Amino acid sequence: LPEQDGIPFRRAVIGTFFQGQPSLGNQYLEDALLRGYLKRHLPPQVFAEANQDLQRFGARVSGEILSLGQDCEAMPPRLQQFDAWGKRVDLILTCPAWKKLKGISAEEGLIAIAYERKHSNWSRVYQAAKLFMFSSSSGMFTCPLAMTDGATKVLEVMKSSGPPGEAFSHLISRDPKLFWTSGQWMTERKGGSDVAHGTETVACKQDDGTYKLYGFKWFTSATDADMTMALARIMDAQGSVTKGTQGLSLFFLKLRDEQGQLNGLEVQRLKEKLGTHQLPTAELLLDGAQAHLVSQEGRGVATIANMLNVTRIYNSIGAVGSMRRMVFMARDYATQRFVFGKFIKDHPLHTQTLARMEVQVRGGFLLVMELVKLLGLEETNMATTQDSHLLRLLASVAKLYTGKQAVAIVSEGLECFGGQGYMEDTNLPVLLRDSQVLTIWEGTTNVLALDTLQVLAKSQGQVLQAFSASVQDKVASASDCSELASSVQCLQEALGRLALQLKNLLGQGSTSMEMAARDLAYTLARIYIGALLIEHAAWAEASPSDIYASQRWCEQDLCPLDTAQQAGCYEADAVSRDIDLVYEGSPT
Ligand code: UCC
Ligand code: FAD
Repeated sequence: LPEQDGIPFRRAVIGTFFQGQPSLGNQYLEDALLRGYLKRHLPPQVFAEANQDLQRFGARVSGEILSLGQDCEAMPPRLQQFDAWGKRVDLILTCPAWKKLKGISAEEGLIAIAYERKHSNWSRVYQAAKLFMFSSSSGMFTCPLAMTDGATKVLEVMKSSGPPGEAFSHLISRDPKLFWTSGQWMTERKGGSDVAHGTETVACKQDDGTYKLYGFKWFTSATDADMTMALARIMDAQGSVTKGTQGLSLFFLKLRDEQGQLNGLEVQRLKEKLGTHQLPTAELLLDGAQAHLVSQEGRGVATIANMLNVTRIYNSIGAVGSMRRMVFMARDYATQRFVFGKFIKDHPLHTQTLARMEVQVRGGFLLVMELVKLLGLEETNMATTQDSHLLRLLASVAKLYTGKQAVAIVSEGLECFGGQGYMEDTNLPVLLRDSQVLTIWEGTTNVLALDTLQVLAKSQGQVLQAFSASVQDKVASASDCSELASSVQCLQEALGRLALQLKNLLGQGSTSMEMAARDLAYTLARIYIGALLIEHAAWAEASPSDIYASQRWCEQDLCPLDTAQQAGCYEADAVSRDIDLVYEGSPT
């Protein structure tokens, strides 16, 4: 027997060492920044209530909810197109865990908190704290929640009545039996970014005032939803439609009737995706789906923008949530993995890697929470003009920046587990797969960068002024703190370089502006995050790590716009040089 001769590898005996696995603790209690942030901002009474609820929820997300989320990954949705007798049914079959997560979302008030507004403008911050912890455990259930929240926002802003108005109470219900989720149908085969030219779906008015929709939606997420918002072009009596953005209107429709029959829809197929396997994403034929107009005619994009801004904020919450989760797992593992004579946490280079990741998470977190804070102010009519400008600007900036951060940090995080990080049954790779989509849906990085540019250009300097004033306000709070002086100086310099380069760019014309859009958006993100980190570090109860995090953040290139401009990246001939470089050797 192996024990007798001292050889530990024989027959069923596979050695005596088994690596300890990373464990997930209470996602609230373990998160010093989340708790510190809430304590700093929430009025004491709100904090007391939220603190108690979040402690309980922090345990629920790392236990029951995580396990349900993992079941959703293991049991992805299926499409049953026909019943046994050949009748077309197009049933999207989801696992029990997915349904349970819907119920939990209602019970926990994940949408309701924001619209009940029990905590006035702080309701959004409280809701975001829950979503932030929920996201990475939830098997992507934050995706339907994002669209549900966005649809609720549209209905509230439009003060909708009739069937769309009636949906409102379902969307904000805390009763699992009454709670509805929503979809968001924009993308068609010709265009997901360019919906103005890509949308071919038409809406034909019926005698009763409703519309019938005919078209093909190329990507629809969480298609097991109860209702959706969809873009379409109203067709006049002559069969003509208006082209471009001006021709798009927004519609509400239910997916099934009381008997469970699809509402003039066919599910063409479920998508074969890199990740988000838990989530049913379908291609849909709209074949006379009955719908209700919710926007003014031709104001579809402007109306669904209310939804987009909310779903983009959820995307940012999800991005920072996945980074947070990965760093927590990696920091725990570093206390368990023993190599080269010590735990990997005691290898300075490994801990430096983790620390750099942590700085990114902290920065992303503060940016998202600021955004949510601004949303709360806007929804309770407490926002100043500066707040409104910042909300519009930062929704796109945060989405594009945190999406990219998430892919990088979650990928780095996998490496922190060595080979185990690549193993499916550790449940780690799913985090990377599910992060990759965050840069694509709800507007790709470049599309959002161009949106950022447009926001700045349209406002004739007002948005930039709001941005600079807000940065200055935030860093002013650190004027007494000598440890933050050099960070403040870096930030001031970056702000100056940003202003100068924007002025230069204006003289260079629209192509240069367009080419600078991504670097500009990154510059805005880095400067604003720097200001937020400094402001947090200047708080009386800040920890030395809060100060250190802001110092580390401000050491990086805070103005990539300036760096690239100095390198001539936006000069007139850069376009042709880029083309030559990319297509060298290509037959096209
Ligand atoms: O991907 C999707 C769902 C996936 C699931 C989501 C889950 C997320 C949570 C995850 C958690 C883990 S749904 C599809 C998303 N699709 C997009 O994001 C489309 C990307 N493309 C764009 O963003 C484009 O820039 C468009 C479509 C907005 C551009 O439209 P147009 O046709 O060129 O139109 P304009 O001229 O840019 O905008 C038309 C009007 C203008 O107002 P007016 O007419 O008053 O001047 C704009 O100012 O809409 C206004 N507008 C906005 N207003 C446009 N965007 C916004 C905005 N963001 N906020 C306010
Ligand atoms: P394209 O617009 O073709 O983009 C291709 C590339 O071109 C991108 O890199 C983009 O950045 C770049 N590009 C485009 N325009 C410009 C420009 N002007 N300047 C510079 N670069 C540019 N859509 C919905 O409506 N509802 C959903 O529920 C939904 N769910 C989805 C779920 C998943 C899993 C995925 C992957 C997508 C989903 N989408 C959904 C679609 C998604 O929103 C679109 O795929 C996305 O907006 C990009 O559009 P596109 O695919 O047409 O890409």
